[in-house]
Order: sequence, then C-alpha cells, then structure tokens
Amino acid sequence: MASEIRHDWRREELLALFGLPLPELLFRAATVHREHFDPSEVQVSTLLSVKTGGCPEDCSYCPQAQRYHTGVDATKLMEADQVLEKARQAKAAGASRFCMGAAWRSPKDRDIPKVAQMIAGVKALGLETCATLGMLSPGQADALRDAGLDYYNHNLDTAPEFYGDIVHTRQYQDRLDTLEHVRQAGLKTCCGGIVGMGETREQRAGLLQALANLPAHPDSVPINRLVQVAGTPLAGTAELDPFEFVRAIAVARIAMPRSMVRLSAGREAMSDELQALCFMAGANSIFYGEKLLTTGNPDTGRDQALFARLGLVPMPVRVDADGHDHPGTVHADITAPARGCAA
Ligand code: SAM
Ligand code: DTB
Ligand code: SF4
Repeated sequence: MASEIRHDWRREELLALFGLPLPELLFRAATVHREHFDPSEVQVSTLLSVKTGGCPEDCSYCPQAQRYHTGVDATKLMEADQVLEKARQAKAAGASRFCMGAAWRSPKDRDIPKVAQMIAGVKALGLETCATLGMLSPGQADALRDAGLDYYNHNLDTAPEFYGDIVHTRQYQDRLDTLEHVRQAGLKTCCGGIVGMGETREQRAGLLQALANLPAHPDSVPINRLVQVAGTPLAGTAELDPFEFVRAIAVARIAMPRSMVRLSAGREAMSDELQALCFMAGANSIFYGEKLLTTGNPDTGRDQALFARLGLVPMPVRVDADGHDHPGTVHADITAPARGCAA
C-alpha cells in the first residue's frame, strides 16, 4: 500500500526518523521511493545565472549578496538569445529542465517581458522551464505562467525559528506568500533548503516539516549542502557530517513521497560513494553542468561516469493525454517517453 500523503507531520515524528539507525532509515526511504518512482531514474536540470550578483538582500550563505566581498561581479540581465544558446547546449548535453536564476530580491515589473521572452524560447526548445527570481507578486506569477513557465524555485531554506539568524532583510512569511502566489498561478513549485548552516538536527527536521506541511508538497525539493564561500558570514561554519546530510535526504523522501528530491548544491565536494548513498536514500534529481549559479558543480563527464557506475539513467519527461508533463510520476495513463540523453 502506498504511503499516505500527509500535511500534518509533527516535529517529533521527523526527529524520530532522523534518529533511526542509518540502515533502517535508508530501507524505509528506499521503500517509499519505490512506491512512486523507478529508482534507476534521476531527473536532470541545468542552471544558468541570467542576472548575477549585486543583490540587496543579506542571506548569510549567498555569494551574490552585494554587501559581502566574495569576488562575484554583478552583471545585468542577460539577453534572451544568449540564454537560448546556453539552453540549447544544456539540452544537447542531456538536461530535461532548464532553470534560470536571478540575484534579485524580487523582479521589477519592467524585467518581466525580457524574462518571459527567455522562458518562451526555452520552452520552444522542448525543455521544461524553471525560474528563480526572488519574491513574486500574483500578477508577475501569472505573467511567467503565460510565457510558458513550468516551475518556480523559491526555497524556505531553513526552519522558521532559525531563519532570522540567516536572513534579516525579509521574513519567512514573505517566502510563504510568494509560494502561495506561485501555486495560485498554477505553476509547479520547486522548494527546499540548505543544510549545514550551523542549524541543529531539530532545525533540519523543522525545515522538512515546514516543506511537508505546505498546502501542497513541492513538486521538486532541492536539498542543498551549504557551499561555503569566502566573504559570506557562513564561511568557516563547522562541516556537517555527511551521514547527517544523507539522513536529511531520506527524511525528505519519507515525508514527501511523490516529490522529486534533488541532491543540489554541494555535490562537487562529495565522493561518488556519498552521492550513491543519497540516491539510495531517495534523491532522484540533480543539477547537471559545470556551474550552479556562481559556484562549481561536477563536470558533465564525471556525472556521466557516475550514472554509468551506478546504473542510473536520466529521467524522461512523460506527457499525459492532455499534454501535461509528469516528470517522474509513474502513472499508468502516461505514455512511454522518448529516452535519449547523453548523461
Ligand atoms: N534570489 C532568489 C532567491 O533568493 O530566492 C533566487 C536565487 S537564490 C541564489 C536560490 C537559492 O540558492 C537560495 O534559496 C539558496 O537555497 C541557494 N543557495 C544560495 N547560496 C548557496 C550556497 N552558498 N550554498 C547552498 N545553496 C545556496
Ligand atoms: C537551489 O535550491 N539550489 C540552486 C537553485 N535552487 C537555484 C542554487 C544553488 C546555488 C549555490 C551557490 C551558487 O552557485 O551561487
Ligand atoms: Fe539575493 Fe537570492 Fe542570494 Fe538572497 S539568496 S542574497 S535573495 S540572490
């Protein structure tokens, strides 16, 4: 019987999962994973920073905040044709989703037409589209949807009670409000967080509780391991035990059985063995391509070799009779996909 989709997770329940012997936790997560997914398939997204640095916010982890001296040069919003060239390359390399990121607190209304042009162009290439642009008004979310946006990424980043230690220029409620505007617009949500910022295990459970108790589980849940960047306030934070990261992936999988759990930032510093444990714990998505937004990611050759070593294949996008995408969901009514991805 499939696990219940719950929105009433209690902190203690998630903490109890965190506290299981690792083999037992992995077994439970792997069991839930198989109820909804083929565990050999991993969804592959490529990121592009379409507007880098110069951000007015003070997120303590972020190399793009203007106020920290991290060596990231601020750029203007890229031209749509440059973005499309990168999207073509990502598709040729095997990505199925292309995510455009901008270092904004929120977009200005005058930015929206140019971003909409990028989205429409990427969609026309046959890629799923994702954007992460900061806080959105309801009208902006509608405009992005009309341009062909599939997913909007907006992370809760950490537990509500730890957020004020990490970000001071906005509130947790601002994040929840944007997520509501995104859902109301009918967009799919990509929402996760960062672990390894000096939070406690209880706060890690608190992040996953906040995600799992949203009105709808996010379609994608990126779990980032903090990439420590010199010049940011979190540089020098004690490194998280890698097994604790694996536990966070496993608990995310159990609490959000139908979501794509993405092994996100931090992979460059992980061994193949640690990444394999994350896939066994229920991660079934990655960022693919040499760069995240401003920091490094494994090169594509290393990822292709990793997939080959582990017997993993890129997850195709399945389209139902109404033309709706269902990446990864294994429903009988969904037609067989075209495989064919270089990864
Ligand atoms: N400015 C927008 C916002 O903050 O929502 C979109 C871009 S922002 C860079 C997207 C996400 O990247 C953040 O929510 C955070 O989870 C992640 N991120 C940023 N810096 C990171 C770091 N050093 N390590 C891990 N994840 C990071
Ligand atoms: C997410 O959760 N992780 C990605 C994506 N969403 C936009 C970003 C990671 C950024 C890591 C730091 C950098 O490269 O600047
Ligand atoms: Fe700006 Fe986003 Fe970085 Fe925060 S995470 S400083 S909002 S780019």
